[in-house]
Amino acid sequence: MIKKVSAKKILDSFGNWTVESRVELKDGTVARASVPSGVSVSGFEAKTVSADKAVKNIQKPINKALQGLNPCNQATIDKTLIELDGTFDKSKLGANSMLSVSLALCRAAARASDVPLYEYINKELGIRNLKLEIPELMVLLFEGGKHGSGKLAAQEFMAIADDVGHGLKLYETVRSHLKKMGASISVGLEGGFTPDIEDKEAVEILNYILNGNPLALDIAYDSCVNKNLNYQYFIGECNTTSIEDPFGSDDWESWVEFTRGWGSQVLVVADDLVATNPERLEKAIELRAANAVIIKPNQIGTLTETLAVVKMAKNAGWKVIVSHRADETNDSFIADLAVGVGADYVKFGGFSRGERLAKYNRLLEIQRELK
Ligand code: 2PG
Ligand code: MG
Repeated sequence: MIKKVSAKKILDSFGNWTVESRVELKDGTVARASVPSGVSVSGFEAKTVSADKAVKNIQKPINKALQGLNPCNQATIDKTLIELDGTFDKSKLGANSMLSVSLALCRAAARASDVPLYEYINKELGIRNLKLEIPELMVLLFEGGKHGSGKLAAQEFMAIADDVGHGLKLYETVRSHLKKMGASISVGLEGGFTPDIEDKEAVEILNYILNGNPLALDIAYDSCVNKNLNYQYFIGECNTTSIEDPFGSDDWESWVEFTRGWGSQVLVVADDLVATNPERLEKAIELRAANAVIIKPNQIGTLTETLAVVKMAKNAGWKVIVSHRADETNDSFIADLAVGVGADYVKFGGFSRGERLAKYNRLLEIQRELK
């Protein structure tokens, strides 16, 4: 039984305040969870409130509504939160307040039931015979747009890796190449390098030094200053096999046309377009506007809704990519989430910065356990 839900303000990786929830069960189990926030935020994400307001919301109305409930009933907990909020976009309680509590309670329930978090999440998802394994990685190498500081207009230049060991090798190869070039090895918000080069050159360099290792790009079109990047060239000539947010999140027509033309060859990944929102995903599936989706729990605000979006994507045959945010905390929940839902890929940034490594290290821990 839930005894008490409380919260405090903590700092995220950008030095912004965010919220961390703490839940205590009657049996003495304690668990915490904190929430990240985005820098390139989709217009379709659930709304957040200030960290101060989130703390107040959690300590007062949320604590009152959840006390006495069974922590093992995630659906009821999340439904209670959603009803208490009562808005379509979570603007009253804030998706940040709600998610930190939703995740902390899931963690507490797993702990109280003495099962690993990823396994507990797997049961919550409810897809039978889903094999628990480590997803492939989209490792961040260069970052630009709102996340970087140089000339790169697209937000993320990643490479696909089989596992952490492989990803590290790719990351290291890029770092030594930059050093040799006399270029900066400073990193951006998510631990990717930020050399002062143009987008085309960036993709060409990666293709060349990584010997044609498949690349993944996140254009983050809505915040991208160059609206004329040549995707055909990146795909056809530079081994780009995944392209995220190549068009604006209102431009359904371009998405549909692009997926029709390229969808059999590459992952067309919807992040800002869908914003982990079930209605947006339903529309995207119906229109065949993409074939893969980014899952970010804080875009929607509860675990139950996040899992519903994953299920919907899987049923449609879409690939699932569990992702961090630009402003992260050291919470590694999304590593368990990725394994628990059988994600195809994770996006956890570069191999730098503690808040990114927290997720990779948790993945390694799970990998050891699964062996
Ligand atoms: C994205 C994310 C994470 P942000 O666009 O995929 O890389 O960035 O958190 O700024 O939305
Ligand atoms: Mg994105």
